[in-house]
Amino acid sequence: MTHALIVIDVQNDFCPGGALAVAGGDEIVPGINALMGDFDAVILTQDWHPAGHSSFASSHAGLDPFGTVEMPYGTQVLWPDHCIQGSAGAAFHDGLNTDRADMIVRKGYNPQIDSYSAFFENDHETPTGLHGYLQTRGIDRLTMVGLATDFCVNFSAVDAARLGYAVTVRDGLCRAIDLDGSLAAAMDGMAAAGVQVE
Ligand code: VGL
Ligand code: ZN
Repeated sequence: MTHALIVIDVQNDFCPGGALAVAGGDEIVPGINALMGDFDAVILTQDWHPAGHSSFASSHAGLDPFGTVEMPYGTQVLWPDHCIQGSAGAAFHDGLNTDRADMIVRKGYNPQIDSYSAFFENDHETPTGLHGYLQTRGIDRLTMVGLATDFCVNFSAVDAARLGYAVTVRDGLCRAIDLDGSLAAAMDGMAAAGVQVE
């Protein structure tokens, strides 16, 4: 099997001090760097929103961060403004070894649709192109690490399993937002999809 490491959204805005800080988000960086040498390919994802993105609470008058809104594609959590294209917050954590990356996948650039998953936008239909990239390289096994366990790691892992990849999530090299039970729901959903969480 050809095995890729997918490093999800290890960006300043998801680390302590960032706009959408995940507790302990920076703690996973050394362990992720240490893992990179064990894989045939390393792929990084980068949350990459235009200013005024529809997933930002600031784009919805009267609504607050961490509330929800109904979108044509389903319920969307509203977030603080984060990972704005070209901003310091959207940059990878300084300690992350980006030199080893074969490919960087940006997502969330469509103003009208969020994209938690590295494979599809939140309509579960519009592709990012990652599946085509992995297929043409003959990659059939994925290990995922990064931020956040219950959103972008979870959506990416479940989509990958549905697409037929053998998927492992290294929980010790992920950190969660955990909003209203989202972490427990994500763990159940990943198990149901056949994702190996270890
Ligand atoms: C993420 C919320 C909004 C993530 C990205 O990387 O998990 N979460 N945008
Ligand atoms: Zn985002």
